[in-house]
Amino acid sequence: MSKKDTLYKAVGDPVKPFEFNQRVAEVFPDMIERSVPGYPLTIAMLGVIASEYAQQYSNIYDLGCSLGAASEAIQQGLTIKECNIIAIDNSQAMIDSCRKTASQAEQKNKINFELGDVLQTKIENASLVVMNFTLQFIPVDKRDSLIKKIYQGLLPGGIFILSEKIVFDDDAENNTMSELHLHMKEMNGYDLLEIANKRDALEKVLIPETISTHLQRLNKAGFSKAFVWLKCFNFVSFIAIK
Ligand code: GEK
Repeated sequence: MSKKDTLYKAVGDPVKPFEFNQRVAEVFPDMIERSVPGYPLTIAMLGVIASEYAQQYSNIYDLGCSLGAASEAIQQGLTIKECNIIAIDNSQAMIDSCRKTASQAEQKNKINFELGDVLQTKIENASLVVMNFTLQFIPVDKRDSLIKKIYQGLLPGGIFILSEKIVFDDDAENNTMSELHLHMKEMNGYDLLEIANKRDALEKVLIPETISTHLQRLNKAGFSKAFVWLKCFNFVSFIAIK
């Protein structure tokens, strides 16, 4: 069971920029479930997607794996055995925690947890690449080349799942979705001060883009088809097919 996230109840002034450190890793499952609308459904459906698209003798990548929830869903959903699941994160605390938990379970299609920067990681022989709420933390000027690298590392028929927080061009839509997100957090037990502190901490760290910016980037990288398969308020998941 994950510890309850109370990290932003009392913080210094000004609030420090958000980091994926040990304190965050300890509360991460609670934090992400109470903060990201649709997160449990996104994770659960990755198992379905993996079972449909994973190809034998291929690699599956989970880029920015945190505690490995996406990799675990993929591992459980796989109906073939000969896949190599590679889960990468550049947070030492996250990877240490993954390795501790994973060593307890003996599973088909082992997950290889790697400490590394997704900007430096080689992507090859991939039938499925998942980037679940991680591109938003990558500097905007590095995103095009990263998506292109993912496209190039995919096999024909391979797919890329990209989940992100988004913004909208339309002010009314933006305000409505942001309000609903904020209300969800309140209903999940965060108080207004905690929500405001976390927003300050994430301000220059998490940079969301619009749906059309993401789709244009996916098309420009070469994907033959790219569309939204899940959306909940201001969070969305895309499927892009090579
Ligand atoms: C999930 N996918 O549970 N290289 C590697 N990892 C990175 C980088 C980078 N350059 N930048 C950030 N990260 C997970 C949730 S969380 C999303 C992903 C969130 C890692 C960072 O350390 C963190 O673990 C993860 O990306 C983002 O499905 O907290 O909103």
